[in-house]
Order: sequence, then C-alpha cells, then structure tokens
Amino acid sequence: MPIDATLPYDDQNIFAKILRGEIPANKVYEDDHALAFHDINPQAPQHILVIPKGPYVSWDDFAARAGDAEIAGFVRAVGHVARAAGMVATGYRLLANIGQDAHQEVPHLHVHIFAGRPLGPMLA
Ligand code: IU
Repeated sequence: MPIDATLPYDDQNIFAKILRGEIPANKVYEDDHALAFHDINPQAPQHILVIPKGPYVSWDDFAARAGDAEIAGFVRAVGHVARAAGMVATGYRLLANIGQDAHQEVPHLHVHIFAGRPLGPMLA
C-alpha cells in the first residue's frame, strides 16, 4: 500500500528498524550519512536501495530538513555505491518514489539503483 508521505516520520518503519539493526539487511555500503542494501525483491540484476541515516520520509522532507552535510553525504553515497558496484561503465537508473501517486511503500526516503541489463526507456 502506498503511504501518505506528508505524515510525520514513523520510527517503526522497516528501514528505521534496519538502521537500528533490529532487522537484518544485505548491506553493501555504510557511512556516517547513508546505508545501502540489496532490495529484497529485485527488479533488475542489480537493485540496491540507498537510504539516509536521518529520519526523513521523502525527498522533499529531506531537502527541507536535512543539513548540508547530510545531503552531500547522501548524494556522494549514492554515487559511491553505483561506482563500487561497477555500474558506471554500462549505466544505471536512479529512482525515488515519493508519496501515493508514485506508490512509495516505505516511509523512509530511499533511492533505488537499478543496473545489470538494458533498462529500456523511462516509463512515467
Ligand atoms: P518503494 O519505492 O517504497 O515502492 O519501494 C520499497 C522497496 O523496498 C521495494 O522495492 C521493496 O522490495 C523494498 N523492501 C526491501 O528491500 N526490504 C523490505 O523489508 C521491504 C521492502 I517491507
């Protein structure tokens, strides 16, 4: 079910639990600002989620409330993960679903990274 991304942050969401170590995840990268792990239901040969460590529901929540160091750290982490996974040469796709029309399901900001096959044209 898509979530209402305008609601306040819910610290019981599944990615908050992963960040606290209460639920396992197949981690690929972690630093002060971000955690990256394999999506549990991959939609491409490589499908990694990158999340900021802070409590942000959505992209606009993150843009509005996060500090510059958090934003820079998160952006760098996404780039690092793609590069370290060898995606740069062949290409990859970034996607963030925000709110109901985009079918965001987990109310903690996450960027999907898809790679490993031709991904086709962007579908709105
Ligand atoms: P969305 O952008 O909120 O629609 O995507 C949520 C993603 O989180 C989706 O691709 C799920 O497969 C993924 N996911 C996960 O990796 N681990 C989980 O425990 C849960 C969802 I729940």
